[in-house]
Amino acid sequence: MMMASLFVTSTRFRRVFIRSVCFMVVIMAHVSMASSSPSSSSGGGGGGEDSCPASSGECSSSSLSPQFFPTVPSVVPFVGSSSSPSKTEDSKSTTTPFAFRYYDADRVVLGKTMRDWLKFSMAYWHTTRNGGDDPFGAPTRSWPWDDGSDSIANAERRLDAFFELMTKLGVNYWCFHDRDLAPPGANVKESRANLETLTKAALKAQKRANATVLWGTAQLFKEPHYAQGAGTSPSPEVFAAAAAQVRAAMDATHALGGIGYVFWGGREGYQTLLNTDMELEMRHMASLLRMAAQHKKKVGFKGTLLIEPKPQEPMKHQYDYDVATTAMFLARHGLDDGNFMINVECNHATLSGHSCFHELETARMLKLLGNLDANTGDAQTGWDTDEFLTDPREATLVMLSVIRNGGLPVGINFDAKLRRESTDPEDLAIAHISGMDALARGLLNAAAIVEGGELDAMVKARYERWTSSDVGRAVESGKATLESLEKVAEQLESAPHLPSGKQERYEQILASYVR
Ligand code: XUL
Ligand code: CO
Repeated sequence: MMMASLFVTSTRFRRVFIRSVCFMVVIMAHVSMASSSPSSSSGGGGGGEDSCPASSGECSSSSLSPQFFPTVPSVVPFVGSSSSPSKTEDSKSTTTPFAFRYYDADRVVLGKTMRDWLKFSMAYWHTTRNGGDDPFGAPTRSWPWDDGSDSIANAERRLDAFFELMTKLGVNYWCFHDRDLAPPGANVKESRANLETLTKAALKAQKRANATVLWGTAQLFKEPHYAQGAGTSPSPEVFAAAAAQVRAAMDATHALGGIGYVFWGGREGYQTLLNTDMELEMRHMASLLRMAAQHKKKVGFKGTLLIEPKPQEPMKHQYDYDVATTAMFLARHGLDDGNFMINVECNHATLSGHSCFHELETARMLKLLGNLDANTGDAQTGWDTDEFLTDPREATLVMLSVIRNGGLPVGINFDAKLRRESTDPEDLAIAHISGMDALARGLLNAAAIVEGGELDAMVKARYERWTSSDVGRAVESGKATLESLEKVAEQLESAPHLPSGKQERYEQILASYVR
């Protein structure tokens, strides 16, 4: 027993000691490299292992910028998807995980570059703040740039690591919660001041990386006072705390040039209806959103406000259950005035019993489709696993909806995380490269479907008699009545003829485009 506990203590001591030494070494290397190179460039280049753009002609070994991801090349190159490379092609480019096979940022697809179709964003929370802990186990990762403290200096170092990765991947947008960017203070004023300090640091970092915020949000679900809701709390003081946080987070997003601002109501719902006044809670949620729309106008924030539906988790039931429920909520509370759009997240879609395609198409039909939180769930798992979307068929359907929408007014955020078992910094790069490639591949497939035109033509033909027949036109124009239609029905000699729905043919065509 004694031996066992000594072993545990010494093993733990050794781990902490090794971690501290490693951390110091990385930070010292970081500082010395940073002092020899004031800025890092995000220019083009051929994917060499150094951190200078090969094309700049300014690189020398003394101008290396800090490297928290030393195995990831300074610019992840596009190498194409050919599975049978020519003899002259660098064989490394066909096997390395650090290369794009489909994402070719400048390639024009249906009149727009891939970069414009796919406004990729990295999520600050999953990338810098997710240590891999789960309800059964402690964190499995300790990133070399993070000393685990809640200090401002540590928060600023996270920015350096995050933007190094963004620059290397060629990602130009990022998303954050107030609390993962800046540590909370002892009170509202201190928290706001911390966020303002980190906003200034982020502004400098994103300028160097030629990046901007896709959307910001307030984390209204982690702290204990939000246990019973934020905008839907039974306590007016908690509601006030939430309002203060929303204001500060909106101001930070505005200062960082955000294209959007998201409301995700993790605690806006109930655990039991027995203690819940649903009507009051939803009315209060609407008033918080109305205040946000007023604040947007007051400060001149031009970004889009978005609501991100999710049916449950952490609450048993969340009010923004799915796209249709959210649209009805907006309409019922007079919030359907163009101020709010929807952020569809694929794993949330499947949790609500829909496909991501269904949620995207519903939002598109309602003219509310603003942003995609790109991820996927696990068919054998009943919760939000936030995996990177890599399935080509799924990516094709997602991008078909995006193309039909003419693109996304806000963009595509990788709200996706590493598995708990993945513990190398380079795993973050590999995950994002796979996610970016999957959606680029989906875009190419979906563009081919649109250009091929078979599916559209078949759908058009399926509904053709609503314009070609007298009875169809009468219904479409609103002139038909039950009596007039009864006359039409009576004139039929037998039951109406119904052509085949041809689902198998539609699926066969889709499969032929999925590459
Ligand atoms: C949670 C989720 C959040 C929101 C932002 O399921 O998706 O990360 O995107 O709060
Ligand atoms: Co999300």
